[in-house]
Amino acid sequence: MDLRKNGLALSTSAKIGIVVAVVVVAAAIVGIMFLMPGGQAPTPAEGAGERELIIYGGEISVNKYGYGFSPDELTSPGPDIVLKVGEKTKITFKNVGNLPHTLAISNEKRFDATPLFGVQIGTPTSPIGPDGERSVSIIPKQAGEFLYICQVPGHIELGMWGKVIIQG
Ligand SMILES: [Cu+2]
Repeated sequence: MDLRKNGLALSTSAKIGIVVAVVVVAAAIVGIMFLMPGGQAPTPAEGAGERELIIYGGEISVNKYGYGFSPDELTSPGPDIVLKVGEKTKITFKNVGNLPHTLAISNEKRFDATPLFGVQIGTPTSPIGPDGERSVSIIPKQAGEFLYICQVPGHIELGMWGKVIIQG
């Protein structure tokens, strides 16, 4: 009788022990999941990893037009645009001037230059109007130095161009 009682008592403690152990292990697993790198990280959104580059263009003065990474800091020529081979980059051109402008990557400083890498935001005959903007995404495949230009006739001569450096 005593043994049986003891047996039952032991059995109950054992059960409690098992329940406590299970709870502790479960808590530990949940804790590890939280600590695991990326375990609780949000699922990357579509297009994550795409770099975004906004380039503003417009008039600086009567005979000086330019580009900049901020609408308040247009320079002539514009700042260097640095891209990396294989890195997807969304290039947005925003016209903050009072005249139509464009942005194209090329290797010629001529309004009718052939655009490279599919980057031609506005054309000589259909430029981006004041307050207009448009984007294009590229994944550069070739390292080197190129140019970006405004293809509205006469604007390159007024300084509306800059360097594009594609790093390998
Ligand atoms: Cu222009």
